[in-house]
Amino acid sequence: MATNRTFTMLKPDAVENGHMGKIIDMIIQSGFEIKAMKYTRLSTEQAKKFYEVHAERPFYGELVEYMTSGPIVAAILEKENAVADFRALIGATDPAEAAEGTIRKSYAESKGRNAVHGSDSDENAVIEGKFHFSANEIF
Ligand code: IDP
Ligand code: MG
Repeated sequence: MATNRTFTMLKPDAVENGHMGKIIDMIIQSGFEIKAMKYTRLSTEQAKKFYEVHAERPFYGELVEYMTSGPIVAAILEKENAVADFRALIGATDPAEAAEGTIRKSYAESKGRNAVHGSDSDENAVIEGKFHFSANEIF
């Protein structure tokens, strides 16, 4: 996978609150091309694995429970400088600290239920993309 790609999930609160279409439109309007996309629900095992780096954090249990509470949209996105540009588009982890016009400012409920995931490095974008998609699902 090229390094001009990132990985995202529209989290259960975004789907539940009916923000799926608006968020996907914001992503496309911001210049990201969809290279893979699926509507799915994480198993507890998958969510634990995906957020393994946070296993020692106090919110890990809450995070796994939340991420498995309903369907999500997983996607691989392409754009020049994809990882950094997508982090800028989604805004700070806590919507109270997110800039105006960002996805989290517009749609997130709280620091935990924050609407959207974005990879934090090119390396993790590749790992996370492969976690959710097989080669024949990536275009
Ligand atoms: P990020 O999603 O902005 O990269 P991380 O620090 O990597 O933020 O945390 C991963 C996810 O864990 C967050 O998106 C959020 O859903 C959840 N999370 C982070 N901090 C807290 C917290 O203090 N309480 C509850 N959930 C949290
Ligand atoms: Mg992170």
